[in-house]
Amino acid sequence: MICARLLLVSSLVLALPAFAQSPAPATPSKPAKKMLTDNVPVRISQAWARVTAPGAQTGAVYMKVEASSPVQLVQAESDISKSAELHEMKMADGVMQMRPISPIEINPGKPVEFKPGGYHVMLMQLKRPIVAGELVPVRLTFVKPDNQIFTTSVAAMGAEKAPGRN
Ligand SMILES: [Cu+2]
Repeated sequence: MICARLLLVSSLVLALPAFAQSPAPATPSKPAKKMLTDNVPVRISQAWARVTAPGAQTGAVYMKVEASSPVQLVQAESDISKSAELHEMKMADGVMQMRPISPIEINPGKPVEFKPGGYHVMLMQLKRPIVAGELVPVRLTFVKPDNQIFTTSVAAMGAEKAPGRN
């Protein structure tokens, strides 16, 4: 965010060449890196993690994901679990079942809600229980249509149910 703001400021300055006596500064060459961390076209909100009983092996994280350009969510991870998977819940043969799903497509104007009974981040092999009120760190990896990868972090609030809902 801060980087984006700085870039915006510097491009505004560059947009006023009439007042500059010296030649326009050379545009910095773009690093040919695959990993982007300062260019994040997604917004994560309403992130929460369901509290778990002591000794529970798995936990679930829910959130709302919005994108300003098409992206694919491909991976999740958290410091509090050995691994994590993107899951989907679906009715199969009259039984609610969950299965790993990746990628999850997110398109502009179509926020994707991760919620009980649907998409969730499944934390596998929890290192400790999730307690109410704590902030569970979750890192999400996305891929852009040009195959560039970027990650973003979110703090999911430990709660019994979606905050602000019944
Ligand atoms: Cu699951």
